[in-house]
Amino acid sequence: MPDRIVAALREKFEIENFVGFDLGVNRVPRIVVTIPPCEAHIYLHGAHVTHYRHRGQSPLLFLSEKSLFQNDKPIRGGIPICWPWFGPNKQNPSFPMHGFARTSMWELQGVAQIPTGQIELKLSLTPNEQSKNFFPHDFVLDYTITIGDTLELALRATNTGDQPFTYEEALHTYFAISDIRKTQLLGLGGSTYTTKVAPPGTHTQGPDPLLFTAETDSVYTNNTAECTIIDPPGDRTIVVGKQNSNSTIVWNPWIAKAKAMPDFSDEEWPKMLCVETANVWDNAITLALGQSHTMYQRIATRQLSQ
Ligand code: TA6
Repeated sequence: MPDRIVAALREKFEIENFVGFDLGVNRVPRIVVTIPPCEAHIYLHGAHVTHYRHRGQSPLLFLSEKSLFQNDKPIRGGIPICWPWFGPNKQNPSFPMHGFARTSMWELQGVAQIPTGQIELKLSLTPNEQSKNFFPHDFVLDYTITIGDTLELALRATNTGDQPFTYEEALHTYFAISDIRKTQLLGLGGSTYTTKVAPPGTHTQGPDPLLFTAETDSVYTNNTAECTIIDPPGDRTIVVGKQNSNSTIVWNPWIAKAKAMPDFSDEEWPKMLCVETANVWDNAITLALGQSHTMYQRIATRQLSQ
């Protein structure tokens, strides 16, 4: 079956030398984009960007060596799409963590090289019997991934039903860094955040830069700031821009939580930092009938010593 899916995708969407299709980890259908000087991998499972790299550099996205690639499991790393809720479902904790979008099979709607030379992929997700058990609304999710010198993501939700609905969303991006203990994060200085690390509470962050010395799981609401990750050992910065996003989440599991995750190696925690573009908690979005909302994340990098 996966072979037939890949063959059909090739037939319909392949762009020789730029966009190909193969069976990725665990024979899960994968889109392979090569647009010099960059490359990217995207799985139809969760419309999940798992890899993005500039030639001659190490990948910008972290992907756990123990990530699972199974239908009912999220991929650990890259850019999981959290939708239509963030964290545990508030009505029913037995529902999937972070919603069902990241464990759904998305449909590829379009592949194009646009006038800027970038490669643009369009994927979509609509309800199925299973999702309706979790979220009894009619919707269309459209996800546009634009790959070039930057990586740009646009997640659009449209209410196609006959009643308003409210949702949360997050592009839960795992950035690859050299060592969290030597990494700095700029952009959130002076902001209010709620920590989910015990004892939970709401605080005001000190002035930039944010340094990391322990488990960090912070939700910044009513915050539209662009963030910059500074990775001195990696000699690079990663700029995380956003639009139509009023929440940012910053997460590193540190030692104990890393050990508790079966799809994450004990030694991987220094190598990743999540800076998530989101609309969660008070920033959840309500769509009237026929209304749409699009959230954007833009990832750019440059050499630090330039
Ligand atoms: O975004 C941070 C967070 O909500 C953490 O609390 C942690 O649960 C993380 O997401 C990963 O969640 P996952 O369900 O992917 O293991």
